Amino acid sequence: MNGFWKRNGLVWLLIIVAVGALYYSASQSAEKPVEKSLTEVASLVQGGRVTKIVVAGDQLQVQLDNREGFVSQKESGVDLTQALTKLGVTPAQLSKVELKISTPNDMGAWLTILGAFVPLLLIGGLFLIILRQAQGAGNQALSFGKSKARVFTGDKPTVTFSDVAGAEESKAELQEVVEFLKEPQKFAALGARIPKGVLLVGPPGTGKTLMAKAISGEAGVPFFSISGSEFVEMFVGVGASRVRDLFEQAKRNSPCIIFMDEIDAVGRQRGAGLGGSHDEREQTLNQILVEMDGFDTDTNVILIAATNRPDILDPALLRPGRFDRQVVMDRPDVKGREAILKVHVKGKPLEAHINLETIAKGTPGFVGADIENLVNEAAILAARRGKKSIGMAEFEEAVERVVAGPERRSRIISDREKKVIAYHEAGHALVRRMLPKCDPVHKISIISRGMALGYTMALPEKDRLLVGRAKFEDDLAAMLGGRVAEQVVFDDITNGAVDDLDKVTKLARAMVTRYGMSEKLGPMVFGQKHELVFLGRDIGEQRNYSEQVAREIDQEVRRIVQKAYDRAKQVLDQYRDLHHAIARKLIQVETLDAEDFEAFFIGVPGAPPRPAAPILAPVPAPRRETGIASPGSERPTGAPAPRPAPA
Ligand code: NHX
Ligand code: ZN
Repeated sequence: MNGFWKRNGLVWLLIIVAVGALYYSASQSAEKPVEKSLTEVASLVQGGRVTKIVVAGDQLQVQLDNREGFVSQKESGVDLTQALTKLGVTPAQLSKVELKISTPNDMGAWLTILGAFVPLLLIGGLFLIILRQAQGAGNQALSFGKSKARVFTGDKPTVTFSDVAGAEESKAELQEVVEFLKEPQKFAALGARIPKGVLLVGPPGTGKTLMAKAISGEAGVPFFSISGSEFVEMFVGVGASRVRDLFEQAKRNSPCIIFMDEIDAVGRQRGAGLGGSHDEREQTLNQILVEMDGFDTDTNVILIAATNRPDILDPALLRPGRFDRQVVMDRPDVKGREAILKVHVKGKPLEAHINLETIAKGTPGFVGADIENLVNEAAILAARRGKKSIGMAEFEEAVERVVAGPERRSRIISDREKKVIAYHEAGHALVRRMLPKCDPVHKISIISRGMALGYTMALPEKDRLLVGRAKFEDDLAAMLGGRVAEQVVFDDITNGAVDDLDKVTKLARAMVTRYGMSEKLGPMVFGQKHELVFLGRDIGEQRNYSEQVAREIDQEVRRIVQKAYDRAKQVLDQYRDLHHAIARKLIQVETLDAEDFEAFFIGVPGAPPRPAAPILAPVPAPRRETGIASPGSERPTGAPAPRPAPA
């Protein structure tokens, strides 16, 4: 039986039974027996036709000699024999009739009652089940939060700080919390105010949950956890009562840690936006605040909350005595990535020449979760290739899989399409190579992977925190290199550039409206990020500028994109022969690594010098439309790792 039937089988069974029962009771009432008067009964008895009368209270069930039957009634308080005698029935005639007295609580009567109620019960049950299903599995809203208090288990995690790599500063900051949990008396004796709440801030996958667990593991105290989304319930009051339950149990197990994941789900600014679960959310948030304020100095429970949106939290949560400490869990740098790699390769057989530093260099923008995924993919690949240990080749392929998805060699691509793809990618690569601020080309491929038919990967020489306008302009030109190539080579353009154009437009707009990189509009930010709370995500920007400025922004964005287009075209015109040579080679061999690609440029005048080609690995350019790997830049949990910039 598959999941569907396991989940829905019972419901369907109940529906069928309920319908059956309804039908049954309906058909019963349709066959209601005929009723006759007592006078008729008397005359039938006189005629010797009646064989049996069952008396149930004042109800009579009369059976005739031809096996037919009917019902009748007598006056209450009068004996049937007397009543019939009155109607002229002689004792001799009566003696032929079998008289049976049935007690009112006879099984039959009960069955009748039951028959009436069973369908009702079934329908009621059905309703409840449907309701429960509608709310999603594993959620106990039906208990209305009280009757079945949820049991929060305070596990004792076995992870420690040594399992959290690449976040040394954060660990140092949190060491204090560990010490407090270990020896609360020591702090209390000095009258030190103990932190009540710590907010872990950082993009998804950076190990916030792991860090919280490690704190409790280090301190050897129980760990209670709940996720913000679990608070958002169908019925008002459930979230709040869940908070109460949680804190009650935590206090009983103190010293301990309460971990609230995705606190932004419940801790958004109150009064912002409109929407359904709004009151519920507010109540839950209020309850959290009330519980936190209720902590005594000897409560010894520390709250750790995680969010990737500290900016949208209700200020009340961040006030002193609440989550007054923020610890940033940022994307790891090269050193951090190497440390994280070390943690994840532990216990996995590696080939001798594996260089984790090189892998770390080739994975800018990766967070802990991506690296875990990467190592796992590499191990799977090694196993599929029948190897005893994981080699550099597996890591290289794994990076590409994590970044761009698995290869799709079986995709049917016509020769013409293959040619278009090759020229498109060669266009990206050539422009990228000729513009000095672009990151070096790491790999070009016309083997379909994930969503893309072809891709050009760049590998930054080092992690970048700040990006200047000149680099943005070069990057824009490189991103347009594919489209321009299609135009100049085939005198036609395709819809394949959709992703490139999307990125170009977003980056150019950000330059104008967010980074203040347009002289015409000046160093200002235009538009305010706006979000509707009930959707839980940004749905647009609120315009805080005039129609006139809107027009100017559009003009500036257009100008920047046009300029980048012209620069790309200039490169492709100037190096037409190189473009053809690279594309032809691509059609032949399908992928070019940095070294193969660089070979085209030996002795080419005008080509900027390149440092020694990196030994390994590809690269996501986690560069989102901003181009800056900002701490706040976020990827929804579970979303794939940053895509390659097919530019
Ligand atoms: C289609 N795909 O949708 C076909 C199947 C122009 C040679 N009709 O620009 O593959 O056209 O430099 C992430 C990355 C959609 C998300 C790439 C979503 C590409 C990619 C559309 C190459 N390389 N386009 C590129 C491409 C396409 C697409 C993406 C994405 C092509 C181009 C996809
Ligand atoms: Zn492209």
